[in-house]
Amino acid sequence: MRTRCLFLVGLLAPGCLDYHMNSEKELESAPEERIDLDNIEDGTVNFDDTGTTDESGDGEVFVGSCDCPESYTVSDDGGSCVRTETFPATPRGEVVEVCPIEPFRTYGAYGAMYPDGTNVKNEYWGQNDSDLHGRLNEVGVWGCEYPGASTAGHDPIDTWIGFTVCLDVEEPGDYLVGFAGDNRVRLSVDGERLHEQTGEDMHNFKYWWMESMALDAGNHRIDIEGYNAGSIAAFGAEVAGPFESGSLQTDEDMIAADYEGNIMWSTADAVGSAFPLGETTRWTCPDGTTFQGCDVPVCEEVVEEIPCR
Ligand SMILES: [Ca+2]
Repeated sequence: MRTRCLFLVGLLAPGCLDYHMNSEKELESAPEERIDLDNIEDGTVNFDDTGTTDESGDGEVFVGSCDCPESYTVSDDGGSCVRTETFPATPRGEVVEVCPIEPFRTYGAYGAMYPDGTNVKNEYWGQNDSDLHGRLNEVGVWGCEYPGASTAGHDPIDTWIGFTVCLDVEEPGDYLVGFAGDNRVRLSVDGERLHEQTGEDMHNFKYWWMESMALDAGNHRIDIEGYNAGSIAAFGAEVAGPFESGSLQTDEDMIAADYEGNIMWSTADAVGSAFPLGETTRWTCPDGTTFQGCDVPVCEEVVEEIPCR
């Protein structure tokens, strides 16, 4: 699995957070740099592969003991430095564009729900069913109402769609993930199901569900998916971190952590792109390249490989 962004853990790695803030700022200020879905099929889009280099600001990338010069990233096995190019993947199935939802008063009405049952209500997490508060209203997305629309519609229905969050972790660390879905939502870490809200229970979207993840150093894949059983739809998720390893053991630990100040990935970041993950979503890449479904559906090609320094 190749990754486009290096998430460096700990106090020595402010560059990763800088990258994310810059990335979000770029999306806000320069929407024309997003993938143009109309051009995906003919491969004419130039996707700006920010994220592969210069996380520390000095042009160098470190993962484990591998030190790579500017414009290179550490290979999957950590044994070499590679220079890659990316281009849009070719859809072979349904293309579901990502649009922001119209806020709905019951989304987030019950606030945050932590794994051991602690419930926190406030304006940030949501606190009632009369105001348009809460994380799902803030970052919720679904398939656009029609191609090029600015807001989400109801489709797709009765199928899972979602995102893959790819993390390159340098040191063991803890992460928070918050999520909710109308009607369902599920979360897997490295292929293992961590949490699923099934059925048609309104709790699935009235609570913002919280989990913690303890990740070892290395590459990790977090799949976060939503499912609409009918009518209006919403699916939201955020990943926050890194936090000190072992620091998120209890609900109280998780409540005390600065989630808001450490959000590193959000469903809202994907607005303007397409869902890379889904039961009816298929993407293909030419031979010799790798589908890279992290954040956006692109193909990645290693164009040069050199030893670590
Ligand atoms: Ca629904």
